[in-house]
Amino acid sequence: MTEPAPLSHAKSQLHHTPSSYYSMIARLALAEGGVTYEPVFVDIHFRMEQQRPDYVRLNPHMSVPTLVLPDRILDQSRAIAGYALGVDEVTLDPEAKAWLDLHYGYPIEELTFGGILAHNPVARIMVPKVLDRARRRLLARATENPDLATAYEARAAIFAERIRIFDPASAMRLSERRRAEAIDIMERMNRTLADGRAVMASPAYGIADTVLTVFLARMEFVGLGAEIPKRPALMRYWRAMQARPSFAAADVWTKPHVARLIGGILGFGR
Ligand SMILES: N[C@@H](CCC(=O)N[C@@H](CS)C(=O)NCC(=O)O)C(=O)O
Repeated sequence: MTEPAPLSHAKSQLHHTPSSYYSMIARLALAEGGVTYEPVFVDIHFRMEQQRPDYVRLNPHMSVPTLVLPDRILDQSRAIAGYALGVDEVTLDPEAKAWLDLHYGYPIEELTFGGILAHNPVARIMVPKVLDRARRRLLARATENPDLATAYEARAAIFAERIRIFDPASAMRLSERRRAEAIDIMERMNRTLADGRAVMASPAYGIADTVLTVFLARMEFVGLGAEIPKRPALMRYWRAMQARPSFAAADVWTKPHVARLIGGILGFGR
C-alpha cells in the first residue's frame, strides 16, 4: 500500500498583496530561495480582507504577508525572508543583522503615506476619516467575535495611533523627516558599497540584500529615485539587484501601477 504523502510535501501558501512593501520582501526572498508556493491574494485596501476573522486566525496582526507552511505559520516578513533564505538570526553575520535591524527600525509606511498626505489635499481630508472608520469597524469586530476580541482591540489601538501619526497638520514635517532618514540610509549603503563589494554583507547575497532591494524600489516609488544615481556605488548595486532573475519573478514595484491596483480590487489576478 502506498503511504500518504507526508504533510511537509504539501504546498505552502503565501497570503500577500501585490503592491504591499512587506509582501514584496516575502516574494523576493522566496524567489531567491527557490521556494515555490501558492499565492493567495489579500485585498488590504478596499475589502480589508486582512481583518476578516478567517485571516485573523492565521495572522493576528492583520497584516500581509503570511506564509502558511504545512507545520507552522509565519506572520512577519522578516521571519518569512529568514525561512526562505535559510537564515538563523542567532547565527546571522552581525553586519547583515545590523542592516536588517536598521531596515526594520525604519517606518516605511510613514514615508509612503506621509508623502501622500503632504502633497494631496483630498488625502488630508479622507485619510483621518478612513482610519477612524477602520478603527470603529475593528472594535465592532471585537464585539462580534469574542474569541478574537484581544487581537481586534490591539489592532484598533494601532489605528488610533495611526490617526495621531497621520495628523494632516503635521504631515509635511513627518514626510520631510522620513525622507531625510531614507536618504541617510541610502548614504550609508553607498558608503558601505564604496569598497567595491557586490553585496551588502560579504561574502554572498543574503537577507540584507533582499530587504534593501525592496527598500530601493520604494525609494523610486516615492520619488526619491534621483538620490540613487547621485551615489555611484549605490547605483551599481541597484542595477545589479534589479538584474537578478528574482527581481522580475517577485514583481517588485518601482512605481504605482494604478490599473493593477484597481484590477486587484475588482478581483482580477486572484
Ligand atoms: N511587521 C510586518 C508588517 C507588515 C505590514 O505592515 N504590512 C502592511 C502592508 S505593506 C499591511 O498589511 N497593512 C494592512 C493594515 O495595516 O491594515 C511584516 O514585516 O510582515
